[in-house]
Amino acid sequence: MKKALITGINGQDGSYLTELLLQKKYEVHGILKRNSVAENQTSRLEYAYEEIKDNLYYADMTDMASLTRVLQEVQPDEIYHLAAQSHVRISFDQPIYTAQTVAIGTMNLLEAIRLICPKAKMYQASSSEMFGNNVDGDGFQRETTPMNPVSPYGCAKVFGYNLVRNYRNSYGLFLSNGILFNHESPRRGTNFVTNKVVKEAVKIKQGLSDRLELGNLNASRDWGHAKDYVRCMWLMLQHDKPDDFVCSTGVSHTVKDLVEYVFGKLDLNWKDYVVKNEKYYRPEELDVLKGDSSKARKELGWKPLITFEGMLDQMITYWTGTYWD
Ligand code: NAP
Ligand code: G4F
Repeated sequence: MKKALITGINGQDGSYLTELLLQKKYEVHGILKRNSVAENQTSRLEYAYEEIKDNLYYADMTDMASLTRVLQEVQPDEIYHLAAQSHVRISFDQPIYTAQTVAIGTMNLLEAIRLICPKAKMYQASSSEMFGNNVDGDGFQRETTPMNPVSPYGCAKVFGYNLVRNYRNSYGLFLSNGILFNHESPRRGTNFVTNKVVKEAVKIKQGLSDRLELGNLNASRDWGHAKDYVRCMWLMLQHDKPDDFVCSTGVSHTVKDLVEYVFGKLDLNWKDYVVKNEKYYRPEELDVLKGDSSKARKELGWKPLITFEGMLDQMITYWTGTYWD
């Protein structure tokens, strides 16, 4: 039985990955950041909780001693490093904490792996936010596109990405970067735009609200489903060598397209309810993300199975109260 350790196990991706690895008969362990409401620490893990409840450890990416203790105890075969302050807009409000968690946190983990379990394979949750506004001539971003981040979060992720490559080359460790484009689900935090739009539109439909405040409607993102993307993470660690892979659908929609689709599905005219609020703009905007994942498709045999529309339909069903997946 293989042992996996997941940092950020109770996040959106951590929860889907836990379920995938349990299906594949892994022994799954995970790191929890302490929360004063204990239920919040495991709220996304309800399907897996009974199987993993004895394998959860308090630790924090900013506290290397805690990471060292967990690695020593678990001695994992595979490590999925997902923990992060993952909200781009909030990284402008908390830049130092974001850098400590995302950049130095990754360094803490890499050092601990190098010293304690150098044979373990590690997946690094890198991000399309690292590209900033750089786009190749054909309109796509791919593994070779230069990185020019436009947020403290993006800058911190570039640090982690480069460190993973540096430790791989310097010490021969099995470390892979997944450069994942936006991925969503009913479990997405409700301050990210997809789940915010769906949740609020359903409230409007139910007569519980009469407006939705948003920022930049013209931004374009390549949105996939988290369930498809955690499968790609696992495939990266089953590959014969460590490497870096883009994971994306290759299709991009604007925030306005998203709003139109969700309100249309609920038989509402979005123009009657959506108002702009400057608060939700970023000091520097990232305009367009569209990823070319042909390397992952060719070398890992991966492809996304859930469409943008299918994902939003699932989220609408969840918020109307009939579905949890
Ligand atoms: P998420 O839902 O925000 O989950 C982040 C997880 O990290 C949570 O479990 C959180 O715990 C934990 N965490 C935060 N700060 C921590 C700290 N200092 N120490 C230990 N744990 C900490 O994010 P996600 O959507 O699952 O994304 C997973 C990873 O992929 C993140 O690294 C994100 O930056 C990256 N990524 C995400 C996307 C995407 O579109 N979803 C795309 C590219 C890359 P609490 O909930 O208790 O705070
Ligand atoms: O949903 P978002 O907050 O996601 P964003 O900033 O693209 O970041 C997500 O994807 C990254 C991968 O590219 C991850 F690395 C990162 O961890 C995170 O998961 O915003 C999407 C777009 C942005 O252009 C934003 O300006 O929606 C626009 N937007 C417009 N109104 C809004 C809002 N975003 C949020 N969160 N809230 C709004 O009211």
